[in-house]
Order: sequence, then C-alpha cells, then structure tokens
Amino acid sequence: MTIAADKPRLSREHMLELLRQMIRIRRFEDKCAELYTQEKIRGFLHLYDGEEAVAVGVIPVLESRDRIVATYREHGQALVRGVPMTAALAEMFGKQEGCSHGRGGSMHLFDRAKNFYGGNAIVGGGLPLAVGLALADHMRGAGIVTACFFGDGAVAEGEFHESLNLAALWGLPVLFVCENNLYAMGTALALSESETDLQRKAACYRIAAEAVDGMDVVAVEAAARRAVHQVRETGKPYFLECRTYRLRAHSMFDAQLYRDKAEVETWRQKDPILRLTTWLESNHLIHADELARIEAGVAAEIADAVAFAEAASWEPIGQLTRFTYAEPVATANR
Ligand SMILES: Cc1ncc(C[n+]2csc(CCOP(=O)(O)OP(=O)(O)O)c2C)c(N)n1
Repeated sequence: MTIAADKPRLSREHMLELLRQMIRIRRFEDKCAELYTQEKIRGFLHLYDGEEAVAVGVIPVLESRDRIVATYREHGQALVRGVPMTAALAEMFGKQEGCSHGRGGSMHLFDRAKNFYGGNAIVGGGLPLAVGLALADHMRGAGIVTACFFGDGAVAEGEFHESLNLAALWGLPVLFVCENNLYAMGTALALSESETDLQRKAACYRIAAEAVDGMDVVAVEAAARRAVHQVRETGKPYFLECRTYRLRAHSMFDAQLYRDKAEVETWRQKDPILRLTTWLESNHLIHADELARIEAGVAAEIADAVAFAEAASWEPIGQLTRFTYAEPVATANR
C-alpha cells in the first residue's frame, strides 16, 4: 500500500468540499420531504439524513469508469456521483426528463453515463447485480471497481451470502459498502442478526474487511481510499462497514415507534454535518460567510432543480408501454 492511498486529505479546500457535498444532500432531502407533503413527489420516499458522510466519503474516491450500485435510499449517492440534480428531481416527479424517464421514481435513480446502476427497491437486490457487473469487468480485464451500497437489513438476505461467496470465490473487484444504520425498517439489528459486528461476516468468505465510524466523513474517506486501492491492486473484494444512523424515519410512512426520542437525540449530536462544521470552526478553518455562501449555492441549485422538474413534461399516454419490452431493432439496421 502506498502512503498516498492511505493518507487522509486534510487540506482546507478539500474539507470545505466534503462539507458542501454533505449539505447539498441534506438540503436536497429536506426539499424532497417538503415536495412530498405537497404531493409533487408520490409513491415511496426514503431520505438519507444522517448518512451523508458515507456517500461523500466513498464515491469521490472512485474513478468515473468505476461502477456504483445503490439501494432505494440513494439520492445522496446519485448526487455525489454527478447525476444532475435536475434529472434526479424530475425523476421523483415522474416526469420524462427524469434520469429514468420518470418510470422509476425515488427508488430507481439510474444514469448509465455516470455508471450509476440504481436505485433498487428490493432489499439486497443490488448485491448480485454488482457481482455480475464485476464479473463482466473481471473477464474483460478492465481494472474497474464496482462499489455496492446496501443496508444492514440486506445482510439477512440469502443474496448477501451468495454474492459475497461468489465475489470471493471468483476474485471479483467489488467494494461492498454496508451502511449499518442499526435498523431495517422497524427491526433493530440485534433482533435479526446473531452477529451484529457485520464486518466480521466478510471473514467467513475470506474477504478483507474494516468497520469505520460512518458519522465521520474524514474517517470514511480514508477507509474508502484504502479499500478502493486494495480492490484495484488485487482485483479482490473488500467489505467496508460504515456505522451510521438515519436521523429521519425509515420512509414517509413510518411513525418510528421502535426507537425512542432520546436515542435519536443522542445520534443527532453525532450528525456528520454538525461534526465537521464544529471541527472546522474550532480550528478557524471556516468563516460564517463561507458557510452562508455554501448554503446559498446549494439553495440556488435546488431552486433550479425544482423549476426544472415543475416545467418538465408528463409522458404522452401513447408511450405507456415503452420500455416494457426491448425496442424492435430498426429496419435500417437489419
Ligand atoms: C426483498 C425485500 N424484502 C422486504 C422488503 C421491505 N423492506 C423495504 S426496506 C426494508 C428494510 C431494509 O433495511 P436496510 O437494508 O437496513 O436499509 P435502510 O432502510 O436501513 O437503509 C424492508 C424490509 C423489500 N423491499 N425487499
């Protein structure tokens, strides 16, 4: 391992960028909640508040040719990856200018050009997909890494075990990123898993693993740099468990009866945005006007995205069956 791969990047500009990206996700999610109550966004909506340090710590470490597979709580991953906020929000509105043509909604953001393979409503569903992508890359000798994000709930699925087993057996370049937020909907981890130290599960499959404080963006980034470096060097899988917490309910339909307010409050003190801001302030690395500038820039981007999504169009009814089956090959190409 080279020192460069291991070393946290602590320049002021870099730290401000980490903060900006986390604020960008948080404010986007706040706006989504508001738009949901206005019924502009329909269907399911799962927000990422509290978990921003995971997406922001891991994704920028990847190269653009690397692939990302995510879950239904994926707005943050999509935004950090560079899926335009306009296209992401139009997707949630169900408009055809959305990144999945308005067919997928919040849970199925997809952008082939960004190597962002979704967005998946099925718990654990992204794991075999990631292994398949990595198998193809491995067979082509492409040197590409596939990062697969999933929750602690996915660990209880058979697909999790099948995917880890095959990735290890076949030596596939997958970075498994477990976002352990302690709950699968209303089920606490300790009620569904006999082993709650999730990174230990990787050892059974002979996969290198590490657990990291998922509320600390600097720690996540440093761990991700080690992990991605190792996957790229060896071509073998790696398991990164990010210990985090979702500060909001599971989805917009959840009364949160399974956890008490005091617990949520304790985790609010560990909020990754609050934590980084406090650290920057106490080290005199950020001024109030810089913070205000970041907030203003993010607010303007969100306002543009809302305007774009509002103005975007509904698909004509004649297109209803489009994407149901593969499009016929054009006669000219036959
Ligand atoms: C195969 C499958 N089983 C059940 C569900 C219903 N379901 C939706 S979210 C969820 C909890 C998943 O929790 P976790 O993987 O920890 O992710 P988190 O929501 O905490 O990010 C469940 C059980 C589903 N979508 N897919």
